Amino acid sequence: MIKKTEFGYKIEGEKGFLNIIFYDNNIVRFAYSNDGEIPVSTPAIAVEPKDIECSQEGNIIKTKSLIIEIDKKNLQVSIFNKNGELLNRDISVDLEKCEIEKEIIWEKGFYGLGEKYGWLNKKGTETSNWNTDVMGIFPVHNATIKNYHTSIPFYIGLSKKLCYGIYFDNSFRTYFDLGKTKDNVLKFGADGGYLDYYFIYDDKVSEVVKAYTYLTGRMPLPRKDFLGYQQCRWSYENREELMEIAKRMRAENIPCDVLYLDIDYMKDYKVFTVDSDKFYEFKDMVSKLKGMGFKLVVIIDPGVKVEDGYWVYEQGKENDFYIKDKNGEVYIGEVWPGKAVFPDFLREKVRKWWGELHLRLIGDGVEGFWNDMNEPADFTTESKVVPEDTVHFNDQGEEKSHAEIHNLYGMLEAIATYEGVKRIKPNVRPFILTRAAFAGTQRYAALWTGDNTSIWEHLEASMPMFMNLGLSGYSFIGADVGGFIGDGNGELLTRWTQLGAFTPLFRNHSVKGSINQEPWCFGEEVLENTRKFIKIRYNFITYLYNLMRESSINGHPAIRPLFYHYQDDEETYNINDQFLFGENILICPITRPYTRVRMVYLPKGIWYDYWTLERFEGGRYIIKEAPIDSMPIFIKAGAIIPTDNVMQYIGEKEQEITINCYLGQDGEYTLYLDDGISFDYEKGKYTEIKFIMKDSEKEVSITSEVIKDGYKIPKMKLKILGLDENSKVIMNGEELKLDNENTIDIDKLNIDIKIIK
Ligand code: MIG
Repeated sequence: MIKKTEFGYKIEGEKGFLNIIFYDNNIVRFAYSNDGEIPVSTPAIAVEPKDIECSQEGNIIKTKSLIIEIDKKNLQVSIFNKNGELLNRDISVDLEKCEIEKEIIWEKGFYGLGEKYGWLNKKGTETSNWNTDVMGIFPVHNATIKNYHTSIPFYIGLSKKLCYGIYFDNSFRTYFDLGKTKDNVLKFGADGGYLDYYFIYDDKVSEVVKAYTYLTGRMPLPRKDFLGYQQCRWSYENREELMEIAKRMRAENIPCDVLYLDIDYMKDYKVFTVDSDKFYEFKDMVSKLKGMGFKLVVIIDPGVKVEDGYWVYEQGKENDFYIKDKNGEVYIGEVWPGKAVFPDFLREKVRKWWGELHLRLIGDGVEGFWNDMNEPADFTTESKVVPEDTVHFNDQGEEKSHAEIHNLYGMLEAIATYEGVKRIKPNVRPFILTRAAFAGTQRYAALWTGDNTSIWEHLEASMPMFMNLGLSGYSFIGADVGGFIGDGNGELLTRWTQLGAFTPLFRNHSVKGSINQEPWCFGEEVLENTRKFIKIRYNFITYLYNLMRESSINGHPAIRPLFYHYQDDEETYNINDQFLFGENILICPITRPYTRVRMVYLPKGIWYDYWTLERFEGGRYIIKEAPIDSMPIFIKAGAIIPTDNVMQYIGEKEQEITINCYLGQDGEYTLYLDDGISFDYEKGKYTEIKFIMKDSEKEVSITSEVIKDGYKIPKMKLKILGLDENSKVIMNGEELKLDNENTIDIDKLNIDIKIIK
């Protein structure tokens, strides 16, 4: 029997019920249960169901974009698009095992699943999700490891013409077999909870990502200065050492915005304390750093030291805020401070308390928080995480097993931190960096990919990881530049910095006991070459900031696999070692030692070598030289890209923006500008300038229009790239004499430029 419900239909089968619930014309939830009740969603889900146009006839349900055919007896479905093309078909549904099998029909690739090691295309592999302090078990990340720090049970099936995403909204340990055991069978399931998944359809992968981030939310616009270079180490041990780093950055002329303190700034690893011997006059230190343009981020671990009289521990104990063991006693594990207890972030009250604990550090001038060990890690167990049989209590006082909450723990801490910090400083955008995450955590925190190693393999592996994270809704991401574990070397750091310059989070970090890894640690040449790319990063800050704006509005990630924009080119489906940085910049890192040349795949169209402006016709592989001080970068004809004047830190100097117009194709770009730090943009205090380039046979026209004028416009220039020597350039009716750089002052913003070929 199929019954209409408020937002969909309810079907009773032989072994249980299926609720079909619409979240949009192309977003359909399939929620199975024994009793017909709709399961409670995880915090990943950011929106409510929608009342959309739908109809039912017999065993067929239709929306504007989908046709769902139901096998009522077995509660299996086949999903078609409105052209009748089969998108997805169930082979079996097992409510008891919480497992579903689906046919692999036309999918050439599977992508997503967040932070996983291995190649971009996950077809033919299997994996699982159980947030893990990977390093605690495996000394080196590698492709045999399934459980990483994050759980994002979302995958995308891709082909030229069809595409969809499936988000499995289950926080227990989940597993996915994407055609590994059987070529044409995809299976996923969970160790507990409900079979409750969302099917997202669109022909275009970019639209699937947009819809997935509609469902699970999008990242908030970050502070612009946190897109600058960040320097970290486990640990800058005392005030002198930290100040030395700060001074050296400036002395060496290395742009840098953010410095970090790892666990050793605390007194006996007690969270929310500062060791005032090592970091005496902390507030004064932070303000000195600020005077030099540095923002300070400190690490906060969730493990609270068990120590009588330690106020954090006592407050939590008094209020019964900690995770319990199966006997109802407070669970005591062990992390850096020794014996430790873990806040039960499942409860609002606990999250509020935790948020408020940041007050003092914020009062001291700390501007960002780095949430580590939030799987949550625990040294005492074999799994190196808090055991599954511990228990949580939700706001209604119901007991929840850690098995259900484990994968959510990092996210719940991120919520506590983001909201707490925002309450303390309501008009400053919080910066939270997290290691553990669940689907939807992008709404609260940036993410770094945990404890990589200073080996070339990990530099290479970071690219597919970033691309899949991007497809999984995560845009503000990065890996430890230079590699975390072990000793790096100059060449590795150089190449890593080149790639890192094009990741949203650009942070150099290394483990205790390893050799130092700041840009100056490997001699003059490495210093020069890393500085060069850190400066290039600052050239692209406004561009990146605009990408972040795009992520915050429609979920498109900054780092994109090539097929994001070239889906009809199957060659792009397995390109692991190149990525698009936004739509029009192609980054081709060198990830092997002594390597000075590489193959580059250029998708169809005309591409400019970023360095030489040489033009290449795409749709083929080319061989590209890559001396140690360089990395192949290509810009698509038709691209309009803002670049900035370099500064030591964001805000150091008056901003000057150059609008780079790469001729050869039509193009459009909307430049977004605001104060980069407050929430005033939500009240309209931002500016948008739209540039349009039309390239016809005889002439190119470039026009601009201020479409929103709510924030001051900096000094602006326009640069024409790919200009033929014989072309005439006419602006507002007058012929222009261009300088060597082909730049034009465009302070009067409603420009009208014509290039006569
Ligand atoms: O058990 O705080 O991934 O970035 O430097 C190791 C010390 C704990 C792991 C993090 C790493 C950090 C380190 N932490």
